Amino acid sequence: MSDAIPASDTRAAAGAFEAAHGVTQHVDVAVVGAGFAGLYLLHRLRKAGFSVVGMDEADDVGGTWYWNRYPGARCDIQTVDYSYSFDPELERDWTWSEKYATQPEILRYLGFVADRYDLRRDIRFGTKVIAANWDDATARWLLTTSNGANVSCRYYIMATGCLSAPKPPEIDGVKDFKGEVYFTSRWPHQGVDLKGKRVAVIGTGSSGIQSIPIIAEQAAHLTVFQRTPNFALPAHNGQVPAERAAQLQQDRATFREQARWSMAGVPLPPATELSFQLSDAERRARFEKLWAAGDLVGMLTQLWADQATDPEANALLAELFREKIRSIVRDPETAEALCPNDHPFGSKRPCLDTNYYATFNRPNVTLVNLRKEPITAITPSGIKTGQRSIDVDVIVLATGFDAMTGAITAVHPITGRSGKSLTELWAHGPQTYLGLTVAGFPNLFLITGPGSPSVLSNMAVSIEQHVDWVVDRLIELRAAGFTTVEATETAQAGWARHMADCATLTLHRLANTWYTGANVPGKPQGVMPYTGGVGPYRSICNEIASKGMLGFRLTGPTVAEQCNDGEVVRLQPDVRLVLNMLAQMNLPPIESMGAQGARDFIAEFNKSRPAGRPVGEVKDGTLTGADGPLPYRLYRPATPGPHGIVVYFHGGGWVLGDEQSDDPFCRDLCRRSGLIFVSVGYRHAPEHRFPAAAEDGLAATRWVAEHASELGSRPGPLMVAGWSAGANIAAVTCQLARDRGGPEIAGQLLVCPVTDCRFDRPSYSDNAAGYFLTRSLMFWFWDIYCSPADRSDPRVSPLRGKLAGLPPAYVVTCEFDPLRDEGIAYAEALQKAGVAVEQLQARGHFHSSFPMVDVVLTSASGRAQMANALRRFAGLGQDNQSQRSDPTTFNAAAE
Ligand code: NA7
Repeated sequence: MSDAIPASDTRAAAGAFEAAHGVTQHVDVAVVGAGFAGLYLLHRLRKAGFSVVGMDEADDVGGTWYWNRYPGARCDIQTVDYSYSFDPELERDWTWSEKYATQPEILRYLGFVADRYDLRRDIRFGTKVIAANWDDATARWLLTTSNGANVSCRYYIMATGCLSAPKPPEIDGVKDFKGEVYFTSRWPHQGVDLKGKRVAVIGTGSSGIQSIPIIAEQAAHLTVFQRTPNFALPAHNGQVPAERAAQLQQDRATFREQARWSMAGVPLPPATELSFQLSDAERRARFEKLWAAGDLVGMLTQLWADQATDPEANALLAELFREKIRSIVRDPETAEALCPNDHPFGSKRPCLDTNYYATFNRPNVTLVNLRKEPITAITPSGIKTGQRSIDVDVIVLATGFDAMTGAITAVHPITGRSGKSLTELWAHGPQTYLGLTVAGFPNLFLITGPGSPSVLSNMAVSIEQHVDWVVDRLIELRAAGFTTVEATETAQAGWARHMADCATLTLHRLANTWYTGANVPGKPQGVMPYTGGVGPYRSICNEIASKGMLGFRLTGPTVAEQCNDGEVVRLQPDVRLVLNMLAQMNLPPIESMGAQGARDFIAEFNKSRPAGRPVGEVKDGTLTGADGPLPYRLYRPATPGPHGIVVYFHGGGWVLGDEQSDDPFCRDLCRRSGLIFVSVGYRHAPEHRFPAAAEDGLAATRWVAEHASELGSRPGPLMVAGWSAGANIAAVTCQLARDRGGPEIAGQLLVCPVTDCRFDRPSYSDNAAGYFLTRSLMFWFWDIYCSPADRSDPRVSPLRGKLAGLPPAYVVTCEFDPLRDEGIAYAEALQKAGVAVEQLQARGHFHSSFPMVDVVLTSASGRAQMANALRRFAGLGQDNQSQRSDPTTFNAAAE
């Protein structure tokens, strides 16, 4: 065994004595819960030389696997993944017998772990903590226990799981029922004989779906009471799949490391193609393969890249599920009732099953659809719905848990600094820093608390990460002489904002589930687990540690207070991923490549981006610029025309790019706005320096105006739009068109525009480097395009031009962009000059956020707003199309 157990220190021994004799037990750390998290905590803490006591209400180890003994209980992450990985020798000495282990086998595994590291000797079983109070004077927690000595500890760690507080059934009359009542989560250890009995199961979450097929085989008759139909995938249980077993055997360390840095805690490569890049047949083939593989994480991540973020992409998958259900269940009405249709796949916890849907073909099974006939009461003889009374002998309540927060606040009162109650603090929803700590509650840690990836990940991987992070910090604090650690309000508020940003990325917010608190009447609602992924979360935790415990206040009796306050993630979550990826690529600065080298680089770079979404038509042509022909690319919406028309100028610092280089952005805006986009290939520097691009802008706009009807546009003024240097050209075009006799422009969309040759605004220094567009790259662009003597010319610095009488503007700026402040300055100056202006100041975004369609998903709602602005300029109403592929909205009718 590589992990030797240190001799327990004398204080621990003293603690055991005190516990036995009813006086307060003094330890460094108290841990509540003896499941996956609690056991690993005990092991690590003891190894690190902390005195520690564990407590659990149960009589033995196991946590959730101790309590949930209902028939058919299994894990639904493959057991090769659902295991500890901290000790390779432990892994070597334990072999799982099945792909998805049963509850008894998982419980045996946890018992094996407890024995191997001799953990039980420090756990007080049959012991509940009934109150936890922080004492400022001693800087310790005092825990009142239900059994034996109270506990005084420096650190209090709740390893209480996410699904350990069962939810009351909220149905009148349960107490009047004369038969037997069982909760799946508190199933009797000796089992229940259901043979020959009439059984009711209420609830069709994982517990219901796993137990129903087995109960149906035993009972005389089974009636299933279903409120919300759920997505279930056949587990095809059996041996551990040979391929995965081989992967693990070949290189265990890499397998585990990949899991740690993956999104869900399972080392499976996510899909890269977007739904619309695959044909119907290809999508179906992928679905069939995963259906046959019986892999829930695979089905959640490996179909197509937008399945979990785009409602339309998800609807394709949901329909394939419904087809399966209809093909299995013979009675069409029952099949329809079993088809989930009110939530996207994956937004509510989907299930793994064995014969679930086929069970409804049995003559002794009846489904009651509570959406049509809700339960009105439980009577002495059975269950009454709005339409009938059903007599039963046994009621099984598979009605779930007060998830995530219940395991913390519903268990016992927790009182922090200055008598602050955690229950009161969380009255409007949980607030944490990292899901691990709470401001005002020093030295309290929550393992898999709300705000951590926990239940949206492989719990085994997340638990190990949480425990390692907490214990590593405790070791460091001890070495530095600190005795208290407490999250700051700033850090906690920042985490809440980051959580909310992450939650807009996935579809979890669109379902009523225990993830959001919606399953408990009156509970505040919001997505509770961290949706940003296991790997990103790990890197954030590491960043906090490497930045001197960013967002924590540390104190100790002999050392000076330390508080490196701040928010750990200010970028949008997907922007952070993109920037980290770019940083890892370690690219040479673009300005070091020379103009042609930079063009080649950008063209190559763009090849790896997701394809733009389909539009009605894409057509290339040639128009007349200021000094000869220029290429253009036209994007026509799929809707019947004629449409309004937008002249678009691409970004690239007047040096890079072409009429195709912002292709996904043009397609997206075309789809959302229902307007034609004509992207212009204007001339570039250094071949054509100032004012070539500006003059081409006006000439191209004139040409489009003159040829509007040939291009399929309806009569009337057109709009101009652009990004970055393209937005500079769009702004300049509006000024030139006003001054040189047209054409008439109905509105200008300026996305991150260059507007001025001054470089001393704060955004130029705040965001000088690290956000892709750097200050030095901007200097390079300016130098190539425009000599210093010309720079204050309004044809390149439109902020210096006359602004009155310009068309209405929609100005978009990004927080982490050197150009931010000059964009805002332009919007403000336009407004001052009497021009109608709307601004979108995009928090957490960088210069390239908006053109990175299907990469920076959090920018979708901004593009929807831009499209609406263009439609307003065109005199059109808001179009639903602009919302449809927006991951921040859900069109239930699309399912
Ligand atoms: P879940 O997933 O919360 O499922 C509970 C089920 O019980 C669900 O179908 C609920 O319907 C239903 N329910 C809850 N209250 C009622 C009432 N009052 N009337 C009718 N139906 C009700 O809990 P599980 O134990 O199955 O699974 C928990 C997790 O364990 C699981 O997700 C895995 O992570 C492992 P609803 O959907 O709320 O309409």
